[in-house]
Amino acid sequence: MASTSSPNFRDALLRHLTYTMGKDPEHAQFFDWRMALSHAIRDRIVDTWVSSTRKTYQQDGKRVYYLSMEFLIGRLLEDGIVNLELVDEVKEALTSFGMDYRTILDDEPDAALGNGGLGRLAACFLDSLSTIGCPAMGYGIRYENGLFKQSFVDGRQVESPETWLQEPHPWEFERPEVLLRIGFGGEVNYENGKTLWRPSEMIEAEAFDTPICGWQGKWANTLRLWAGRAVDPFDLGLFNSGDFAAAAEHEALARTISRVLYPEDSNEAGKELRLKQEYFFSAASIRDILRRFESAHDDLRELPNKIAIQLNDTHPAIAGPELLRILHDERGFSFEEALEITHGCLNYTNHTLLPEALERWDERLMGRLLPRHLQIIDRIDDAHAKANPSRTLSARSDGQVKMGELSFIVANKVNGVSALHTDLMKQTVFKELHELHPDRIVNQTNGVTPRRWVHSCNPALSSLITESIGDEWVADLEQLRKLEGVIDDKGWLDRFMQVKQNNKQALVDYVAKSHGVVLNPNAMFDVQIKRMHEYKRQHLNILETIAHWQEIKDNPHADWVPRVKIFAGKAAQGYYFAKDIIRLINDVSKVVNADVETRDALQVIFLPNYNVSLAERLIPASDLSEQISTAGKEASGTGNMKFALNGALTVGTLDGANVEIREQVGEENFFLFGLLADEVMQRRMIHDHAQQAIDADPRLGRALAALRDGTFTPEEPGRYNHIADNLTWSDYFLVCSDFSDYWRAQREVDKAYKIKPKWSKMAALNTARSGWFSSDRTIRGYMCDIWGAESLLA
Ligand code: 26V
Repeated sequence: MASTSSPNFRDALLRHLTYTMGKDPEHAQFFDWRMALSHAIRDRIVDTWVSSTRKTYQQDGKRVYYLSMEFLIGRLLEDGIVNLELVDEVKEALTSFGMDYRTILDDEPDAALGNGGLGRLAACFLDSLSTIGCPAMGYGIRYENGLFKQSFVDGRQVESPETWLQEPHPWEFERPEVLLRIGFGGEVNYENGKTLWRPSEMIEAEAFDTPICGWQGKWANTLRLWAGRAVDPFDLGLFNSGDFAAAAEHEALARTISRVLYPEDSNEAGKELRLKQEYFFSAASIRDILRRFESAHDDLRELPNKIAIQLNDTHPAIAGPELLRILHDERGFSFEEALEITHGCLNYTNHTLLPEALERWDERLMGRLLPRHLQIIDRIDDAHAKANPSRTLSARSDGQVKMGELSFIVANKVNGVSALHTDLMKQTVFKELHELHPDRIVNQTNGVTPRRWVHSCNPALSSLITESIGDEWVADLEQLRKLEGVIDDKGWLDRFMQVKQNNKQALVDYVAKSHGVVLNPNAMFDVQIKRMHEYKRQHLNILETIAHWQEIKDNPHADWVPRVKIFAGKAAQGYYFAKDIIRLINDVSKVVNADVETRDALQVIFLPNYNVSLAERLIPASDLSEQISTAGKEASGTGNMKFALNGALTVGTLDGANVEIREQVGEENFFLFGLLADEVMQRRMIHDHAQQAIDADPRLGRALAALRDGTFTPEEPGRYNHIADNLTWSDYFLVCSDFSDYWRAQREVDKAYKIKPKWSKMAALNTARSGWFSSDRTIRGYMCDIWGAESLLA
């Protein structure tokens, strides 16, 4: 739908450079060009946005509200250009001013308002909701500082604040008129038979809206992010008395609420602020939703027919008690009626089974910050116990409020994010609740947006696909299956692999320029990119790398398949073990890359500051995707889908969505290894499981010995003793037990890579058979099975 001819676009660009940025082309910097271009693109998006919003009000169908503490959206300019199909026009216009397209796009900072998978999933969902034309709105927090920036000093992770809002952000619209008061603390009073919460502290939530444009600009929804503001920003009395700092204190305190994105495992001191953040954005969103509903309807009992709220994990779980509180305390519904309405509106997605990641709040903290909500949670528990007298299952117990249980009890539907994860949810964390409510849990296997994760990040592959099967696959990814008809054509396969080779070369150039390391473009690119966590087992990968290096050194002239091992990922600030794994990989990298004997066969690199943009470079250039979590621990994974779509083969365990990826692409096109989820549990019962594994595999013993003897740290030989000790004596994540089978699988990978036609076909089949992993499919599943929502696009 290239509706614009380039002279028009060129005019629009120049107009914004002149009147929005106040610059003439001769003096404009990259920043000015990027802003002018963003505004020109934004204008087009706004046209769609206005018409979508109008239609949503006119049709008055069911609206979906996606509440998420995280939206890892990355850059928006390229997304807009690609979705509007204006790539050629924009390139032409920029070139006519002597500007380079890529340079301008790369000037945009990543909006890193998320930690990892959960946040990126929310961003893919926004894209799909708009592409499908489902009337929806994302609600979250406008963090001033997103996920920290990562750099390395002596191989160690160093964090610094991320500052995406330092420069003006062209995609958002400030809505100073949407200002909602959110209370904390205080007390609960009983007046005239009514219960009233009188908070002692007030903060204002101000809305900032970003339009999210779908494929071909047919529909645009809104992402509304809340920022903290002081009710009385400035105390003139204090100022006049000379206490300037105190005069501005209110404002500073209120702003801290939307100041930083919490990294996954934060410390005690931050806990109170985290709970405040959760209530702040949940309460603002609920009030905004009710205000919108009440402006057009007068019977709140209709609410469940008109809205569906999705809780992205338990972070917004307090939205349930908040909605209940408003309906009961402020709108006068009986508790039972209020509970029924709330139950009809809310749904909850679980994203992890890790016990340490399941949210629990100390009841004293919650009682202090949200006294009325704690009472309401008790009443929810009572109502649930009354309706199900056979069991006592409550959200509040042992001095804690368990947000998973609370969400389950309040929600209409509860979903897991892959088939295996959903099954495990039923068998473990929610076993008893599932027995009481057997229809509540449903599965919605995750997906990724094909616009960003193929069409935009891998334009050469996109062109080849379009040339082969037409362009409908971009919005109907299962059409990729049609590629199976051309895969046996050698000429086509050669082109497919040439695309991969060119992407690898582009990555090599980027790494050389930005990090000064020259990678071998003819090697297999073996990539593990994700948050650093023991369950994801980056240490299994590096141990196998060490063992491989040792074997190459034993026999340097053998016919080794050259490999480049690429890692990227951030560790939470306080997660010292994960940070040590980063340092270990960097130390191994230093020694291995300097080894002239093995250099042609093996290189190792850890790229700093993993983010969405880096993923967009790495995934199209990968041959092998490492998805090696301890079975039962990775809820789904979404990176695994992006790799398969872009023609990388997976070496992986039967965990999360790997199970379904393997089913889709065919077991012969997937390198499986490792214990299964139920075997993991049995294996842990053997008290010396790790030592048994070490005794049985000399390669593993030798790799562990290299951690202890200073091979990689001659300046400090004992630096990694604790990692070797942990693996030998505890090894909760069964690195040792899975090592031998991982080694075997990796040698299978080598063998397959040597036979080029075989590898090419396997890679192409991964692309052709990954269409099911589109987030469009996932969103259609939510619309049908959970929300009862319909597309408003004809
Ligand atoms: C949270 C925490 C917090 C405490 C310390 C350890 C820890 C570890 C993991 C998490 C993850 C929280 C939720 C999350 O991001 N889950 C991810 O969601 C993705 C989207 O559904 C899914 O693909 C990933 O498998 C899952 O880990």
